[in-house]
Amino acid sequence: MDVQPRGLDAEYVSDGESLGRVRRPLPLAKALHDVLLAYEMNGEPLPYDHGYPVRVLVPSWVGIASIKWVGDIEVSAQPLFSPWNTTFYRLFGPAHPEGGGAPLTRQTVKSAFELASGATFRAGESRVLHGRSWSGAGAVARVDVSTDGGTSWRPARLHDGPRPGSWTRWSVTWKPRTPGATHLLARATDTAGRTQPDVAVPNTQGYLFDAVVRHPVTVV
Ligand SMILES: Nc1nc2c(c(=O)[nH]1)N[C@H]1C(S)=C(S)[C@@H](COP(=O)(O)O)O[C@H]1N2
Ligand SMILES: [Mo]
Repeated sequence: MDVQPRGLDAEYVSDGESLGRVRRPLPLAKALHDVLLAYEMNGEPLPYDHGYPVRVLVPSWVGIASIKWVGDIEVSAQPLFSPWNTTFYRLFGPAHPEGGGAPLTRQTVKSAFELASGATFRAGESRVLHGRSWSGAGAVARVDVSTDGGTSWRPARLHDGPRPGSWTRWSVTWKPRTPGATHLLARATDTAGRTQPDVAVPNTQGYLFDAVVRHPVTVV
């Protein structure tokens, strides 16, 4: 059995053709397991951009599952289909099954620094770098950081206990020595044993990017 929430935003037009309002089915088992209909965030009504007055929240799954501005929810004993689980949000390309992979569900492992791209650091000054990592397959178990473009790595200090379905905050201290351009990298590993690769396996629509990102910074 499937349930299919549908948004109240404008019909989605692709190549001049309307595909109707944004909607995407999910299995009833997932819906009953941990899915929320959210109407507040931090005790305040949902912001308009994030789905006011009510949105679906599907923990661990790709963003498209979390339909915003919910207008109606279809429940069906038969499998449901929409462009968002047939044409979009499946993996196509040479590395994937002929005709496309299964509809996307869980997110991959990802990391990001809480830092502007191209941020500036002073040589000889100690700074604390903050970041976050998250995974759709379990809690974040460890994060390793490189401040020299990927040559050497050290473990970050995790600020949150293992908690699946949410990000883990982390930090490392860095005292850059040599002026010049460099890259910061962060690589997370989750409790399911998944680690961010150096390079993501491509797919035609660019979904599920999980590679370690090279964050450019300058030391002056
Ligand atoms: N109704 C509706 N819901 C939607 C979308 C949309 O276009 N319309 N986009 C989806 C996608 S692709 C993502 S990544 C998330 C983004 O949610 P956020 O704006 O709260 O980050 O909303 C999802 N829900
Ligand atoms: Mo998205």
